[in-house]
Amino acid sequence: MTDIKAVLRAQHIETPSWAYGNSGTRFKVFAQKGVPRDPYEKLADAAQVHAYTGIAPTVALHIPWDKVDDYADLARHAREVGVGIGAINSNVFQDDDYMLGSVTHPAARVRRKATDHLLECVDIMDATGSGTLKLWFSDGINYPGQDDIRARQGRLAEALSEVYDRLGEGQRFLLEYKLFEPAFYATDVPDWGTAYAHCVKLGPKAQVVVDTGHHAPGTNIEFIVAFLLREGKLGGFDFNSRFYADDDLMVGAADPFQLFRIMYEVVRGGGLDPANGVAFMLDQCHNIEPKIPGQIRSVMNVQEATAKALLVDREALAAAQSEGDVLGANAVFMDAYNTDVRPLLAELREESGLAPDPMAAYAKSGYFEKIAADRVGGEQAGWGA
Ligand code: PSV
Ligand code: MN
Repeated sequence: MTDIKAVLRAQHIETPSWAYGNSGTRFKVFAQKGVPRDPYEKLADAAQVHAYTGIAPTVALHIPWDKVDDYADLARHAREVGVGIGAINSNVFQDDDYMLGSVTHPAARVRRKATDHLLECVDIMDATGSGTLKLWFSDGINYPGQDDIRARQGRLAEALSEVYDRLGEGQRFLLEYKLFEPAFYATDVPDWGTAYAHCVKLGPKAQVVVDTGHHAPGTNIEFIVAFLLREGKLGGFDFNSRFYADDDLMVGAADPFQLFRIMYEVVRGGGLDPANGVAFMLDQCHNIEPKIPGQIRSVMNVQEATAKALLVDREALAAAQSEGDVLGANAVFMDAYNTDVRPLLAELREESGLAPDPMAAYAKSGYFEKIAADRVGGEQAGWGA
């Protein structure tokens, strides 16, 4: 029998630096009190999430939003406040040059510039000790005929292979797909199949990342997870939840049952085994809720879904499945989902010397009052800054 608590204690969820900054929609970005003004303050806030949950020890950076002069110093600061640097997220979507694409742009000059940025991100991995580069391309076209879909795939493959060759020992990249937005007609990496095919061609250091908000409504994401894990190509998740499009809301808020189904496939496929290298990252924005509690809640939501997935009685499930007992198998599955795991998780935290209720403990800590008073002046960091 699996030691559920041991697995949960070893779980590791990565929070994104951009979740701590201001964010919003194209209509309005609402400024919140105490928001970090630089990457150093973002890491300090992320350390709070880890301090209260005990399972969020790394932070993903986004370049250039987290550009600093000395990345080794940033990594040192991270260690000092109690976290580590996680994935390096590249950004080839916020420069005027990228209007018609980045690595798939029709002009060689723009493709070179975009690829150089990706290579710079690998330099930053070297300096921070990060092992993961996350690649997301906003590339695509808005109108039929606008550019050659097939040629764009060739340009993409060329850039990916150059970056792949630059990866060092212990480094990998994760290729992220997204159905649409900002391109509305044809995105160059629209789905897991496209990402998977490119990664298979490149080799073991290229894997797919599943951003839960990047699918058409109704997509069976757990199937994708099961398939990729089975093929050794599931590099990780960008967790968030969505009601309509890429809403970037808190994971587990819109559809906790879907999160449970995803985590069940992770458990089933051995994805919680650190040796499999699946990265559990959040990719969210807290537009109207406070940011640090928003991250704490999100980490807890993933933890709850994981606990429920671990509670599935696999033996009973296998027996019901092999007997063709449709309702019995479904009942075993639902029993686990319907279990209240909050007492188990509170106990687990207390055993590790943490407060049983991370939300309440953070609220009581006075950290928010302190940053709200201290962080005046300077420029608040924001999505895209
Ligand atoms: C794109 O929508 C995405 O999911 C990518 O992961 C980006 O790097 C991230 O959002 C940050 O906005
Ligand atoms: Mn993402």
